[in-house]
Parts: sequence; structure tokens; C-alpha cells
Amino acid sequence: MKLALITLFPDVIENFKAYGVTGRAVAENKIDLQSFNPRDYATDKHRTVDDRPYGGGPGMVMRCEPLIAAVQAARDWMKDEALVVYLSPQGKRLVQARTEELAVEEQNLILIAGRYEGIDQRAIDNLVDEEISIGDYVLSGGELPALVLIDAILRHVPGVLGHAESAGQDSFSEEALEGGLDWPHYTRPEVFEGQTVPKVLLSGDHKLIEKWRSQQATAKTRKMRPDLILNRKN
Ligand code: 9D3
Repeated sequence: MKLALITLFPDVIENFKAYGVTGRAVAENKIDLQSFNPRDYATDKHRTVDDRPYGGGPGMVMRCEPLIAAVQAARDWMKDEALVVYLSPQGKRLVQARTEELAVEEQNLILIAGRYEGIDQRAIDNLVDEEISIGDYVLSGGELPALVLIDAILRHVPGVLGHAESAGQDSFSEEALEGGLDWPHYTRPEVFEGQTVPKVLLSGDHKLIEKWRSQQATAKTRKMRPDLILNRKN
């Protein structure tokens, strides 16, 4: 999968490309992740990427021309069709099912991260196929949302997760949780400052352990996220 991130702050993706599950995916060529900075495509004397909003008001707006040129550069790099996603507070809220669809259906993604008050509406009209928000809270720009989206998509790309952590692998998978929350996890030591590990986990009785985990997960979900139970498809 090819991913292009349009951003005024290309440095924010460098750590993401270097470390962890995502770093390995880049190293093993499972994904190709490049950033394109609109500032590099601004043609005016001062290489401006933002300007004051028509109609007045606070803040600045990202200009059309550098954005459109940066997206064009991303398209040229991809040499193929791409879905263009604008990370925006006005977007549809991201859910797990959409991350899977994007991973399965799209070969190339261009993600636009906005700064300031957002981007000129004509850039949206000319470029954008889909607007996505990551939730109802105010951030300073689209870079973190873009990384959130990339991370969630990559987990569905074949070969990105190792066998043990694979998304739909066994009874300990994301699928096994069926839209509910996780059970509590414990590792060594068996006693930490007087706090013990639940006895069932030391019993070696895998049937009983599975039952306990399922009960714990259901109780936690009912307490923390009753909406997940009400919206469940089974
Ligand atoms: C305080 C500024 N707001 C004035 C009403 C509007 C506003 C503009 C730009 C609010 C946030 C942003 C920057 N946010 C994003 O670009 C963004 C975002 C978010 O803030 N929350 C959740 N998802 C996303 S996706 C992109």
C-alpha cells in the first residue's frame, strides 16, 4: 500500500516510520509512506501556504494552490489512482469498520492534514473524496489524526502484524472481542507489593481461563461502554 501525507510538518511522521509495528512495515516494504509539504510547492515569492479568511474572523486558512500542487506531486509519485482523505473536524467519525474497508479496498491513499482554521473550501471541492474526523475533541491540526488513521489501517494490511498479534487469528484476537472491551492482563511477578494475580490464570485450565476472560470483558464493557453492547450485531 502507498500512503502519502500532505503536511506542513513532515517531521511528525519520521518516528512513526522508524519504530514499532509501523516501522517494521516500512522496513519490510509492506507499505510505502511519503510526506509532501505544500510549502515546497508554493510558487509565490514568500512561499506562503496560508492567508486571511475572506469575510474576516480569527485565524488563517490554507491556500488552494500549494495544496493542489502537493496532492498532484503525491499522485505523480503513486503513478496510479488514489483515494484522497481530508482529516477534518467536519468529517465523518472514524470507526474500526472503515479502517478495514480502506485497507482492503484501497491501494493508494493520499491524506491531507490541515493546520490553522482548515483548508480553502475549493481545495476540498477539487481534491477530496472523503472527510474523516477521529472524534469529538479539538486538536491543533490533522497530523495526529492522520497517524491514527494510518496506524489503524495498517493493522489490516497482510503481513504488517506478526503471527502472534495478527488481527483475526485466534480466540485472543480483536475479532474474538466482537466489539467489546478487553479482559485484564497480568504478567510476572506473581505477587507485586502484596497484589496477587487471579488464581484462575495460574490454574492451567484453559477452558476456565477463557470463560473468566469472557466474563471479565463483558462486565467491563457493560460498566464502561454500555453503548457497545446496545449496538452489537450479535
Ligand atoms: C478552535 C478552532 N475551531 C474554531 C471553531 C475550528 C477548528 C479548526 C481546526 C478545530 C480544530 C482544527 C484542527 N483539527 C483538525 O485538523 C482535525 C481534527 C480534530 O481537531 N479533532 C478530531 N479529528 C480531527 S481530524 C482533523
